[in-house]
Amino acid sequence: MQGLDTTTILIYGLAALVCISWLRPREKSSIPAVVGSKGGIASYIPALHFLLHAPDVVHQGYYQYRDGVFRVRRLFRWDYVANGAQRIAEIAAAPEGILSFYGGLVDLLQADYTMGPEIARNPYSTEAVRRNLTRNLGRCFPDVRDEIVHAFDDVLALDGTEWKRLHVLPNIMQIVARTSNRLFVGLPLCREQGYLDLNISYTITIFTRGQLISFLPEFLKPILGPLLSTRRSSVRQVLKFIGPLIEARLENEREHGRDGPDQPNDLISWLLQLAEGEERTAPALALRVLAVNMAAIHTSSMALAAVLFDLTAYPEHILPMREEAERVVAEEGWSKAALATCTRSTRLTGPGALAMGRMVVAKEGFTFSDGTRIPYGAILTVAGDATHYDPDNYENPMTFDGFRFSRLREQRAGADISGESTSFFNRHMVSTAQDHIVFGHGHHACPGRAFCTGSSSATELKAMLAHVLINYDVKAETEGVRPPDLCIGVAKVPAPRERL
Ligand code: HEM
Ligand SMILES: *[C@@H]1O[C@H](CO)[C@@H](O)[C@H](O)[C@H]1NC(C)=O
Ligand SMILES: CC(=O)N[C@H]1CO[C@H](CO)[C@@H](O)[C@@H]1O
Repeated sequence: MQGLDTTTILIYGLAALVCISWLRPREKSSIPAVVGSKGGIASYIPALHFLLHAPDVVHQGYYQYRDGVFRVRRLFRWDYVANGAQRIAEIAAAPEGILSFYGGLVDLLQADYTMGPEIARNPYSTEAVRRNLTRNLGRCFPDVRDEIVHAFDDVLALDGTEWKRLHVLPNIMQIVARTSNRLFVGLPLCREQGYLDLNISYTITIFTRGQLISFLPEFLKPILGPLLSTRRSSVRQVLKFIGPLIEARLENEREHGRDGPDQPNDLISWLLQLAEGEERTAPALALRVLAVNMAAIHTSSMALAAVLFDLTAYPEHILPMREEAERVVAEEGWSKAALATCTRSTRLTGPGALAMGRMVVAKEGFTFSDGTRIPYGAILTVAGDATHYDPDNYENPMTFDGFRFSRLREQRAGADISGESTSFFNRHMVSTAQDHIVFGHGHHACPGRAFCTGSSSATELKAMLAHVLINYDVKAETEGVRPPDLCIGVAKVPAPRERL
């Protein structure tokens, strides 16, 4: 067996699995399969082809079966993609017992192994965010603002008025991690580098290990899953930083009861108000802090990075936005620095090829109102980017136009909208709609979205953007060039290695 290292064995193993999966009898289904148009060797192995060309395959399916449903080939199965506003609305409205968000999440991240089965079984941390985050944003804003100022100073480390080339995503991620954690766990922990690094690397680990575990056939997962998971070591590491804080909070509750006086208004308190039984231990609570960070940091960072790439590639936006930010700050202060012109860069950068993954958990399957049935156990998703790039939903969809939503609002402000049933008017008022799904839609729509671009005035991202516009000059590394997003499988990241 000379020369056969682990990587080689893994590659051969994987190749064998791909072949086996392809030789297995095809599922019979009336729902059409889409394999995409780009050629190459990979097109003979549809599962691999999908991995390499997901956006192309979904684009083809979207226009070939408008308002329909199609299937795409994954390693061991078919996934289903539903098109059109009506189907998105039906998926969003389906209860957890029929289309499971957590089932989809467990499948995507292999969360039972990578994070722990309790995350899906008892999603109370989502409830804590939903109940307390948005409501407290206004109250906590002075702290958030303070952290934004310090974080930009420290992380960018600018020297006077010299221009400096900075990697966008990694620097933004540091700033976002710090600012978010000022709200989640407060000072001094939110400035502790080791803690921040851990939170940033945790998400990456979950995704890469989850991806690895998802390559395993179902019967091997319980055996190899725990070995490939870093669950224990992640919790152990984060406990080093946050353990004493949580222990002190638990101790305080033992002394003064759950409604004791003067509890800090932070994520740990929000969690403790809902945690029961086994969840009321330091390791269990630390895992929840990691999980909320995981939902918050990369998403927010990618959104802000996308805005910065867009504004600098189309710098005609910068001056008017800066003027507006300055005016609002002068008249109403930083807490109101929610820019009416806040761009929806999230539309173009988008959620990636697929969005809103759900697992069909009803034994009889899930049936759309037109009778189309998705079988039990399948993953049902919607076309993410294709929805955002659809000319029926947006005029000149591929053009970045930072003011398209604010212009719409102005046009509509005086108009009589009674009797208008479309989401057109609401599009810029609410954060989710059937044609704007970066935050998902329906029951599981992101509970942290007010933090980013919601209607609440004191939002972290808008405040950051206003801070950048007022205090810094920013320009593209190459004038007029928007570095392309990086697509990996169905995931998409704003140019992680590019600078401004
Ligand atoms: C620009 C920033 C963000 C984006 C683009 C984003 C996007 C999303 C999306 C697409 C979903 C799934 C929705 C669905 O499938 O219907 C989601 C869920 C979630 N997000 Fe966000 N998110 C962002 C920021 C945040 C922040 C700041 C937090 C926490 C403070 C957060 C916490 C969560 C949680 C806990 C869930 C799970 C919801 C559930 O269990 O029902 N997100 N987010
Ligand atoms: C969180 O929300 C709940 C329910 O609305 C409320 O009873 C509780 O006081 C809130 N906690 C904080 C710290 O604001
Ligand atoms: C404590 C910890 O996990 N530190 C890691 C944080 O992430 C960086 C890279 O993102 C690693 O180099 C650190 O070792």
